[in-house]
Amino acid sequence: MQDAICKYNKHKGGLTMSELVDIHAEFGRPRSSTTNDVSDHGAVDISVVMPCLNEENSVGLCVSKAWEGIRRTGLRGEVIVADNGSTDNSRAVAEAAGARVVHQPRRGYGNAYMKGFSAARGRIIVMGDSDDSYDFTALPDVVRPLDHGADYVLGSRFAGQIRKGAMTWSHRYVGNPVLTTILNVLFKLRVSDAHSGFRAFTRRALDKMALQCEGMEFASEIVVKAARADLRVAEVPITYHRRIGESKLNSFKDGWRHLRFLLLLSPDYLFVMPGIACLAIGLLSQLVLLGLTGSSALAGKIMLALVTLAGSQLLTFGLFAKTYAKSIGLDKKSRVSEWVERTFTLEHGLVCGAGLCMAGLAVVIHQSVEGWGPVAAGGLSASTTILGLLSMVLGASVWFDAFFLTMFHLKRPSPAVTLPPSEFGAEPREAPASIAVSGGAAN
Ligand SMILES: Nc1nc2c(ncn2[C@@H]2O[C@H](COP(=O)(O)OP(=O)(O)O)[C@@H](O)[C@H]2O)c(=O)[nH]1
Ligand SMILES: [Mg+2]
Repeated sequence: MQDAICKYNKHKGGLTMSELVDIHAEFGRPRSSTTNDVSDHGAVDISVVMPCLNEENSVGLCVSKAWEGIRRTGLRGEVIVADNGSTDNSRAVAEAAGARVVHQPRRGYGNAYMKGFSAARGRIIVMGDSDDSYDFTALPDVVRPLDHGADYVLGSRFAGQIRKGAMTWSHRYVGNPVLTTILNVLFKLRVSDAHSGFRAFTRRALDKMALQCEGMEFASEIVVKAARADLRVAEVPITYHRRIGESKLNSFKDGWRHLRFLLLLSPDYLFVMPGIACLAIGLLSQLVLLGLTGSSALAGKIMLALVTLAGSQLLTFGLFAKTYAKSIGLDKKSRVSEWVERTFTLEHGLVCGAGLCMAGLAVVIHQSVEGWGPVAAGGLSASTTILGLLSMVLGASVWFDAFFLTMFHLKRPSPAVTLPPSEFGAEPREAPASIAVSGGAAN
């Protein structure tokens, strides 16, 4: 086996089909101690899942190495290749090497994995590319922490070794470190390689993570959701080898997908913090400029009022985003969010909005009685008028925001219940979906 792997590695990057067949014959089918007959419906211990898109030159080797890795763990296993519409011989090569091939018609790294995971039967699941960049014979090292209490193991290339030519300069020194740092900052984590493709987790952990990203950002999703699900995480150093065949990664498109995903899951950084900053700058600077006169002071005051308005909009976006994320299980309840939910009910929002509106209106009416001349001069009366107008606009938006926020608390329609056929002999009918308002802001 080792000889065969060494021989194959020497050929990396350029094998003919007949050489491939020879080598797969040399690896042979997996040995009986670890073989998992597909017809055997008993649970297996370990499922190695690989996504595959046109990897005919490497997938057979990866499957064979995975079997060797499984044999070394002494567990009963299976190897699943989730094929993503390969147009080469990947499927045949994978099957010949002893993998169960499942087909995922929808493109995307995440889609391929989700299909593979749904077919996996092991209590331990290992994931890794089918391009020979990860050495599946090192499988015992990757799954070992699971026996010592970890729920999820991340194989770290940066804590281990990156072989010459395995990673481009830009990915090694810019893309991966920058995205990993952003992820660590946004989610208060300390992972060393957020985009490693070699990982292992328990089935319970997989269920808890409820993964759903379709593309390359799936790699980030696992890291974030493992943390959100409070999984016990371990990192093990791994060696990253030069892949066989062409990379399917598009640096900018896939990098952006990662970043977009991280930002979408971070309403605090995306909306709330910039919102608070704009509000603070807008309001405090208004105070500083309070008594200043002249046309430039007036222009400055108007601009700062708009900054304040933008800040309040960002804050409410943050509130919407956090409420929505929580409603679909992407954000955990925190003491602050519970306090906000308890305190800011729809009725509180309406009273507060109406109060702000009326206070602002009173200031503007008072100013109109005094005359607009002093406002044009840009002094104190300009400041109070601008603050009055601001208060009116903020009040109106709080009023409508309160209604919008309450919509997140509407319950989803309950699943359709099929009623018996009506007395007129019509087709079975569906019960009407009910919509109810739950507690929280609706109370
Ligand atoms: N990028 C990408 N990879 C896919 C897809 N379907 C399966 N894969 C497999 O996912 C793995 C990761 O892709 P790869 O090109 O190696 O990306 P890299 O490891 O980040 O350089 C490989 O085994 C691909 O064959 C897909 O739709 N897109
Ligand atoms: Mg790869």
